[in-house]
Amino acid sequence: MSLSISQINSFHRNGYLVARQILRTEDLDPLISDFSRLIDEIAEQLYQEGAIQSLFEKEPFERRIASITAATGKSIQSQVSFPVNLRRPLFNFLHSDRLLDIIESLVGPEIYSNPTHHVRPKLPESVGMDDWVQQSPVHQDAAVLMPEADDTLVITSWVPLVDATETNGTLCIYPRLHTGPVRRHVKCPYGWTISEDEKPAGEPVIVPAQKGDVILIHGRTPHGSVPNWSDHVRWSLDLRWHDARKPGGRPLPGMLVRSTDQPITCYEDWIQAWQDAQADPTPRKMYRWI
Ligand SMILES: O=C(O)CCC(=O)C(=O)O
Repeated sequence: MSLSISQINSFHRNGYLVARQILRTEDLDPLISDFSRLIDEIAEQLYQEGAIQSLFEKEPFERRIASITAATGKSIQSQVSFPVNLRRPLFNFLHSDRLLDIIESLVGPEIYSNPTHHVRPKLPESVGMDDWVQQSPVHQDAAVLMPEADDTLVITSWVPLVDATETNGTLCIYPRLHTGPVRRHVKCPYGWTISEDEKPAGEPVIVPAQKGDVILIHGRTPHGSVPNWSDHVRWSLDLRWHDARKPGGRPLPGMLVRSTDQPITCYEDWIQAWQDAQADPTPRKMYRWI
């Protein structure tokens, strides 16, 4: 279903929108089952290497990756995210009609899946990991794209795979600050954050979302996420989209996922494009700030 006019207006007024109960079990479950299979494979490998003494196979999806990480003492989060994970269920999820219908309401019918995607199993703070998945200091997503995309409306869809709350590390967003220029960002241990002198004043809004909801965020809306003080993993995906005819600002392979007149990118071509990109030694400038 498309967004209503009032939802579209609300998105453009506030710089974000929580679209309630867009995704159904049949959209999310194949993805969650595949993440579980992938974690099985990672656990098996670590067990074979002697890095863990248990497979933690009785642990539920919401805890298992935390227990494995705690046992190894090393982050394994990037192994479930792009571009290490380019498995077919993830590819299929990027084509979910219910997701693309709401994206189309904002960017139009030619939809490009921008390669700045992440899968984030945000672990409980008690595990003691401290990396880019755990910490998301305040930033604008447009700032991690090259300036050629400054006139492109790049939308983030934030998709929780468990209910996301103030306790387990949901997003915090500064509303109505998406109309100005891209703010200056500086490197920090977790990626990029708005420089002190350009940080938004005041406090952000904490935005809980249930499994099935999608938080849509304008590329210039300052946001981050709060710590995960719960005992379980806050699984989510952040996926980015824009009009396929406009520049996307990230020189890596994305794909055409919906079009009225062009063939969309097939799975084999997407995989090949990533393999080619990874094999290509030509230096590529990814960030405007360095
Ligand atoms: O999921 C998170 O914790 C942060 C996500 C985020 O900041 C983003 O999608 O840009």
